[in-house]
Amino acid sequence: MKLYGGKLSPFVMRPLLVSRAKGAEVELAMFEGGIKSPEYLALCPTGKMPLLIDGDLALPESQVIAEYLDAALPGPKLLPDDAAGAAMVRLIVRLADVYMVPALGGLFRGREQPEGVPAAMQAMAEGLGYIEHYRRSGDAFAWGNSFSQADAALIPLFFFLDALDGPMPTKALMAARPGLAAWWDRAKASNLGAQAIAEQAAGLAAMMAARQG
Ligand SMILES: N[C@@H](CCC(=O)N[C@@H](CS)C(=O)NCC(=O)O)C(=O)O
Repeated sequence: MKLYGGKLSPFVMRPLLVSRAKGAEVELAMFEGGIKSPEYLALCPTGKMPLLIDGDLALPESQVIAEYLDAALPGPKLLPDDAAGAAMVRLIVRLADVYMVPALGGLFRGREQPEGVPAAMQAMAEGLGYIEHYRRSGDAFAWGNSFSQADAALIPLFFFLDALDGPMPTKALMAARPGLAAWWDRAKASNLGAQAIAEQAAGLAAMMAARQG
């Protein structure tokens, strides 16, 4: 099994975190020739990372890969057994993908397209609000009391809310959602979270250095 992509990408870090939470870290590699090469596009026509190769299976899309790894690898299940709990974990992941991810794109492009930042900040505030609405305040993890698919999806996205803070007050967006802010503090202090954040920070620093050089 091989996962193609770089650790800065929240979509690559998501299935990587899932594999780590299951106690079997999947091998990570950059695709030779890059993600726009004809060889990569033949396996993954979206030309995006991540891509998981497992024998004959070539699987794109972070959440699909995350759920495949959860089913295929031994270790703790990262979806609750009960139907309602599983639906809530899937809901948190979906709210993150549908609302946070496009907003993050707008924030990430903020330096080149500052005119898009206010709408992206507003969209991110709304996305965080939707997730806060559905979370239970007493839960230690994103949902429930153990690491789930929801934590694997949120941690690498929340990394950027810390990393982009400065001219764009992205940390304040979290402070306005106390339940999520408390979850984020716990996630950052956890082994899985701290490792993921350190690796994304190193990836971001390398990307910035490459842009300047
Ligand atoms: N919906 C996809 C999104 C993947 C994605 O956007 N990956 C970015 C890296 S963060 C990428 O490969 N971008 C390259 C491009 O769009 O050319 C997923 O969840 O896997």
